[in-house]
Amino acid sequence: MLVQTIETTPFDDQQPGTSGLRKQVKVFSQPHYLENFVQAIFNVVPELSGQTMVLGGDGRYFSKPAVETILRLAAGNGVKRVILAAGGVIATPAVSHLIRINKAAGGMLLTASHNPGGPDGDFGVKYNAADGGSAPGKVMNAIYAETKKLSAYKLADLPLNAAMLEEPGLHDLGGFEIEIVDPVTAYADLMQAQFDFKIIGKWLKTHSILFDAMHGATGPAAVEILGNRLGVDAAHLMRCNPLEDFGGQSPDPNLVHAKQLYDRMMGPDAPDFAAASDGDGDRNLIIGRNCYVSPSDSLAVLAANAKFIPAFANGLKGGARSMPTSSALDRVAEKLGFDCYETPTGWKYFSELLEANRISICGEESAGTGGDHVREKDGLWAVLFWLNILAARDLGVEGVMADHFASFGRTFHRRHDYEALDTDIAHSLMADLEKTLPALIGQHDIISADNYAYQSPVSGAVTKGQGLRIIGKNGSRMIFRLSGTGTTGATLRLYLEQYSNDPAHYGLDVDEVLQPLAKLADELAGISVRTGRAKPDVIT
Ligand code: G16
Repeated sequence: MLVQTIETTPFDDQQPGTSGLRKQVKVFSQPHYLENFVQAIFNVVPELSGQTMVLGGDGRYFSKPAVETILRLAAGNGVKRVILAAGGVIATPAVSHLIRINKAAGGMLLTASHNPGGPDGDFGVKYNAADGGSAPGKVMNAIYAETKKLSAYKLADLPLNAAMLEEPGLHDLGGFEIEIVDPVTAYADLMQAQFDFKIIGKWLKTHSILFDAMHGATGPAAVEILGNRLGVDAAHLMRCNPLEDFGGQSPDPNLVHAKQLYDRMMGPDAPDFAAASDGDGDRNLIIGRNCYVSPSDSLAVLAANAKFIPAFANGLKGGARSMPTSSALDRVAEKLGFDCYETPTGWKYFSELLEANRISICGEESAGTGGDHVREKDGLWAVLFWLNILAARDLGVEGVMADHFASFGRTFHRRHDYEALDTDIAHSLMADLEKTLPALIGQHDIISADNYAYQSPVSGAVTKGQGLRIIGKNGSRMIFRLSGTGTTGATLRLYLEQYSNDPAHYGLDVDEVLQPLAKLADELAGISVRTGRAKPDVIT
């Protein structure tokens, strides 16, 4: 096998964000750009050499050439075997599972998650470690440092062709092995071991559901699990064929991009349950008939009903939520008596707690929910968890939510996103707000205000600057943070939360309840004045 050392010059914009390096396709397709970043991974993680690594992604535009390039780099850097999902399309949680069951040294995921795809869309590369979860911050920082001084990469000459990467099988290319695996079966078996497929299947005989894969990587797994194993009619499995551009839409299962599904559920012919997952299959959307379930509420409901799930029959070790996620989970933990952790945004903080056996369930307000079965959030897992609860309790989504609020009170929550802001304006808004925080305490019923810092209960490591928190009396919170996943300008996220345990409030409109807080947040941070935006671009 011929390995060439190709000289290169560093790029200065390869700092990984919350979830790997995410850039527009046109940035990734510059000569040497992908090669440099991937070589930086191999330089920082020498243990991949001589070992097995997993490669897969959500199949978005630019994945095919990227898979071939990464195979050549892997061979050039001495990797022994690459386990590649057939056709390169596999959901993120299924990659996590493949890394774990094959005891691989790590894995690379080619995804920009819920960001749009296609030639004008986004692409991304994420590195996961041997535990199956996103590599820790210190590894990502070292990779970034490496990208700034890299001078060459190692590329092997391999006899690759598109057809050989489509079908399961083992190819030995002069000592470098490519094992093409079916992306669905192992994951489907894992799901079947977690949940009670018997009662779900029985419930599905008398109830109707809709599932929307949004042309992302979950489609084939949904067809196998929901269709073949649980008997859902193919007509009720929407957009399950993965497309490179996700059909021209953002594969983000929120109320904006999955509006069709939402409208259907609010209409007269709504089925009993609807769900969607995103481009790489780690996020989820849950909607009942006339009943949208917010991600923060969904996490709390899953935790409160864990005893109905075979995998959690012995109870939960603990739970965790990201700081901007509503404190609905904390209320369940307090009442049911399990530990609850608050972490910065990003799944890697949960992975650490999962590895340390501290938690069994975790989630984020951004529609990511997961358990201890893998080290990534898992869209289909959340959907099956809900179906298992519905089958066990037979209350319907609305009934489950009403019962939840009656037991724990209601935590109203919303996220307001201001997208593609001028980066300087966004950073100075945050810096100026931070300066005013100490003086806010005591005003407007505010009891505390700080820039959130997390100390890991496992390693003791401290992570600072994770978002500005303003906490009020009577269970209100306003959180401000800048996104780490956007690719154009800066995205300001404002998270609003209000708790009530007055049953007369449970049916109120979320936006009306949060309106006074939204107004106060705008006044305190000067959002509309500084950004010129009268309202957020997206409310979820
Ligand atoms: C967003 C969400 C986070 C999530 C991250 C990565 O980050 O707000 O909760 O952890 O995306 O998610 P995914 O793996 O689905 O891309 P940010 O920094 O943009 O707020």
